[in-house]
Amino acid sequence: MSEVFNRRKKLLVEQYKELLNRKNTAEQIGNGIYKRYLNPVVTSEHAPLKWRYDFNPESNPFLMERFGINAAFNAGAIKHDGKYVLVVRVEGNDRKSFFAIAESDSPTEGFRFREEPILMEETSEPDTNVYDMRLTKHEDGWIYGIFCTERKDKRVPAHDTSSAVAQAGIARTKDLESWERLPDLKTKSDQQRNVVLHPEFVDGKYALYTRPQDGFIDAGTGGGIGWALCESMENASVDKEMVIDERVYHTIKEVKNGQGPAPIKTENGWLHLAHGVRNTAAGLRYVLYVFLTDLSEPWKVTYRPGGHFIAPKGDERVGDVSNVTFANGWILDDDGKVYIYYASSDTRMHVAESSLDQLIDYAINTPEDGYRSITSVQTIKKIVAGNKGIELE
Ligand code: M1P
Repeated sequence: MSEVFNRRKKLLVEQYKELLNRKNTAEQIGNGIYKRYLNPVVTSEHAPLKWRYDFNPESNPFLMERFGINAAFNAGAIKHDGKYVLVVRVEGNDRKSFFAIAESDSPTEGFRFREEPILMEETSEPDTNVYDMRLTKHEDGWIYGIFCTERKDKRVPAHDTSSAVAQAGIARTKDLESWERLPDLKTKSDQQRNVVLHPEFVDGKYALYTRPQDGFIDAGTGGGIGWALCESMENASVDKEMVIDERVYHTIKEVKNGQGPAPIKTENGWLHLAHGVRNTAAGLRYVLYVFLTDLSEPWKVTYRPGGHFIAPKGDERVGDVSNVTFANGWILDDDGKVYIYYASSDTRMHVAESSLDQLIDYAINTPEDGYRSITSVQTIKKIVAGNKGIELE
């Protein structure tokens, strides 16, 4: 074995161990709604060395990286067998995404990938790219993973090498180890992303949050978070999508929006996390927002706290697709704490800690967007009036 090989191997292993054992601490004060943890919880550097390097000195004398990992982001999340489990969207240097499980005994640090990524079976129509899995522990006993399956658009002329079609792929598991791929969801929409399964039957049917769109990127005449019922997940098909949370001019979800993880059931209704997108001179800006829907009629929005809940901050602002926060996973823990796993700029995963009580308070008591500058000032004046006579010194 060459000296170069040995030295590189030693350094790589040391560096990797240090990363995996790195402690994570929460920000000191936060905004009272949640606390961000200071270090990302999963990054491309967390990908196992054995995925990336051939450790045979005969075939890899320079100990070169053979399969580069570009990013680790947009993870679905679930607590399973006492572990905090993330189904991470791992993206290779070749731009293809795949799913891999990173898990920990702690919700905020120590995430380690399992030995091998998930080999997701294809349907009769092979996926070019799969990503952004939402996990739902459904009352039928299965854990469903609904994700985006992307394929080249066959309807365009040959010189168009970038037009794509996004649809919802479906898989299910009981143990997060073996996955059964089911046929893709059939809808009447040309493009479908951010599809999420509601955890309970509604009127004896499966209920889905959808996001109908005309274009791969552009909402066109579509957009908004849709609601649809379907008879079976084994041949999932929906006839009608009803938009329950629409996009609105001059708000954080002006251009498009999409359901985040499956909603959490609370005494006050279903708690939702979603992303909203607006356009800027620097490109699209993705932020997270929260809303509540009715317990027995989950398609009816009851509270819409105005503005963003989480927006890119500091280093989070920069990455492969800058100015993006995106969440498709959160975990309600046994003690009422809620861990929000969010990705920044399509590059790495972070966690923010809150609690059900805090999130419900936030959802119910945050003023709604009044849609005009004057209504924002009126809201501030109301808060100031309530604070009259309170000394802050
Ligand atoms: O690049 C930002 C996000 O863009 C898409 O989200 P949406 O469908 O709402 O536009 C997805 O590709 C998502 O993975 C990505 O993070």
